[in-house]
Amino acid sequence: MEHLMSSAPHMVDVLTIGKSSEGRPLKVVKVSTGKEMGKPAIWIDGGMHGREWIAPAVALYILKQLVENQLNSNISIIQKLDWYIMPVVNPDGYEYTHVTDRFWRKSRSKTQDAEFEENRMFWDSARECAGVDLNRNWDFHWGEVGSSDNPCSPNYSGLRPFSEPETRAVSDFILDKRDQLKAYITLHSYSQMWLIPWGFTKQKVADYEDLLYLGKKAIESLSKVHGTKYTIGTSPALLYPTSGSSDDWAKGKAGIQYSYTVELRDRGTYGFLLPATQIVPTGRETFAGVRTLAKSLINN
Ligand code: ING
Ligand code: ZN
Repeated sequence: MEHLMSSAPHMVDVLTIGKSSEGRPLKVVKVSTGKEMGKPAIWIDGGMHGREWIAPAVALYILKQLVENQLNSNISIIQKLDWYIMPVVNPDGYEYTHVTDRFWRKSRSKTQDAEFEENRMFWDSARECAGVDLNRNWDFHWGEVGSSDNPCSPNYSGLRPFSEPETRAVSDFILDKRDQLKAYITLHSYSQMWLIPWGFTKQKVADYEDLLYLGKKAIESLSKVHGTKYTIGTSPALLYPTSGSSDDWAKGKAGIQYSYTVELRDRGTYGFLLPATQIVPTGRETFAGVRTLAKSLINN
């Protein structure tokens, strides 16, 4: 991120939007060309869950393509759109998967000592079990289906919506740019799915057909690169219901029309332990899908 900023200072800016529970900087890269302010924009994040290593790698791959690979096919999406890319939403969890537990999902916040009293009757375990599932902590239908109020659960939703510095920083930033943002894309792994809101209910979002149409175009382009097959639909239909997830919040609260969760490779052969040989192919195909989505937004 820092390298791209120094090599292309006219188009790349690294913004620090806050700090994680353990004090790591939360960094967003802005890619923008020309002098025009307030162009339509796309947000992409990855690494909300520690163990999903392919997601930060793909976010960085997309960033690098936007900055360094100005082919004809990329020019319009660079010139007509601003891009906000946050490769690692959960740096503490990501680090923890490198040094202690490869399959850690949550953040690493202590269920705050100050707030512990409020919790202790229910969860004496609160002191031992660290971390919040950052994809259950968003302020939209928080704490409903598919999330847990047990701090020891991998799907712990936190003490309250946006209790975590990571989700608070990202949501504040997105709200600030909500008029610009036309798409919100959050990268997870694994299962090769392009997920459409809602996660919290089986009811369809009002403009489900629009989201389905652009999502289908994206996965068609994606599959042309290496033949990788994605399925598209809502999480309750394809995986399981969830609440307090970021894509539901981006759609339901921030009002960003095209909000998707992308579950990257693979379908379970390697799962979170995706071999390094698949990093670049996954980046390449995902970028093709995102580029198609971006072009559809420009022509809308
Ligand atoms: N999967 C997502 C999760 O947070 C999801 C699936 C996301 C469902 C958004 C609904 C809405 O459980 C992973 N791999 O984290
Ligand atoms: Zn995830």
